[in-house]
Amino acid sequence: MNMDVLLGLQWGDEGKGKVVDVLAPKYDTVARFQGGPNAGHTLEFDGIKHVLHQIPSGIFRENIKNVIGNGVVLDPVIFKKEIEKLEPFNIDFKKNLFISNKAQLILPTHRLLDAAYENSKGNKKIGSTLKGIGPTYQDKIARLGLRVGDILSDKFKEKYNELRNQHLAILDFYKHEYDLAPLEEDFFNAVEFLKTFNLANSEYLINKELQNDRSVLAEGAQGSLLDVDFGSYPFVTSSNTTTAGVCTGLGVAPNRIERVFGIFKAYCTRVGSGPFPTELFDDSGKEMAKIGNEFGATTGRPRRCGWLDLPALKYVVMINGVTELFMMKSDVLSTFETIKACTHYRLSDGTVTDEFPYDIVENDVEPIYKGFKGWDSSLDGISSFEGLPKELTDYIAFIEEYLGVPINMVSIGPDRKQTILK
Ligand code: 2SA
Ligand code: MG
Repeated sequence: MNMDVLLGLQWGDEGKGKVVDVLAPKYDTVARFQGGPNAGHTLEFDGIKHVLHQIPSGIFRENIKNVIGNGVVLDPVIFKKEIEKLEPFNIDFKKNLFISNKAQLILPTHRLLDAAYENSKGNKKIGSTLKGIGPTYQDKIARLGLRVGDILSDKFKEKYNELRNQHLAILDFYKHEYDLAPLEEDFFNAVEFLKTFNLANSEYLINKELQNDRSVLAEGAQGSLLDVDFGSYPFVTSSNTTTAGVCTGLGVAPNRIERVFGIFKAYCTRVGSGPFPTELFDDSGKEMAKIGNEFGATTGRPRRCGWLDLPALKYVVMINGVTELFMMKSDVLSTFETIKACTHYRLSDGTVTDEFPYDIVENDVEPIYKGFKGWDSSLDGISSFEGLPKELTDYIAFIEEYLGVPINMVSIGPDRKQTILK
């Protein structure tokens, strides 16, 4: 069997958690392939809201294996807290959760370094979630990092001290103040806790699943415009959030990938700094933020809001090989008389283009919009595609035509049930 991939196509927070939750029953395994506790995947069902950070979103389903792949950076302290929060759900972690022994470990000093680097950047801050993501991936590429499997070695403490001491030298250079002792205490407690879970060669696990005709869904975190290679660099995260990251982050061959589900909001948001051509600074933006409850699921930071950016979407549809699209949070636009979508950019030299520019950070990109009549009515209670207002289906048809990919799912509210399949 082949595997499918689910990705956010914007700057994160597209509603991936909800979609995985809706799709999960169709799969035997759900796997995270990149990112770490910077992610916040929100799931809502039975009137309760859950936010997952490192644990895959299939965890609430009894017969689904969940894999934290080698491409992930794992913070044992946050992992322990996450597991403890899941206690009331009686989840059988022994049966359903597997952690790659090749996943990189986030150390307390990685988090301190993240803060030190951000502080040193003055007004050029990335807007990092300060979870230590960048420094941990940095050490991975520099071949210095510690991996989950290392915690089982009797040399772990020695290896830890060696890397920690290097980090402390850098922190001194940045004159960063810290109190490491309580952080280390939490860390080593959490490492002991982590030892009691299934630490696995997850690349074998996943490939065996596929060979045995069992289905696997790769769950992306953050969004394609935060991809370290193709996003709005340097205002990006430190991993490949695009389809290619699935192969290296799970150990799966490219020809195993079949469907690629691209998730996007009917508008656009961004948390953290960096370019955002369609950002709104007026009342419309405030209304989106308010109705859409646009606050970071991990840090609680307010999200910047703006209209849909089609050139950016088309770019990542191409990079990811998206085969079908899911449009989220359509209900948030229900009160708007007019809705806009950016179809082209005017660059600072006057050129008009529908391609995502290399220098999106330096270039003062001006969006060129197409306006749409809003549906201006509630979507509550609608249960079929045919039942959607014509103005909304016109908007959907335009996006499909522009991107050349069908929109097969439309979300009209946070609950599992508020999901319309075409
Ligand atoms: P980092 O921490 O090094 O990955 O930050 C680098 C940039 O990536 C952005 N980033 C995110 N953007 C949206 N959502 C993310 N996850 C959380 C959520 C965010 C939160 O799901 O709500 O709660 O604030 C996420 N993670 C990283 C980040 O803003 C930087 O621009
Ligand atoms: Mg999120």
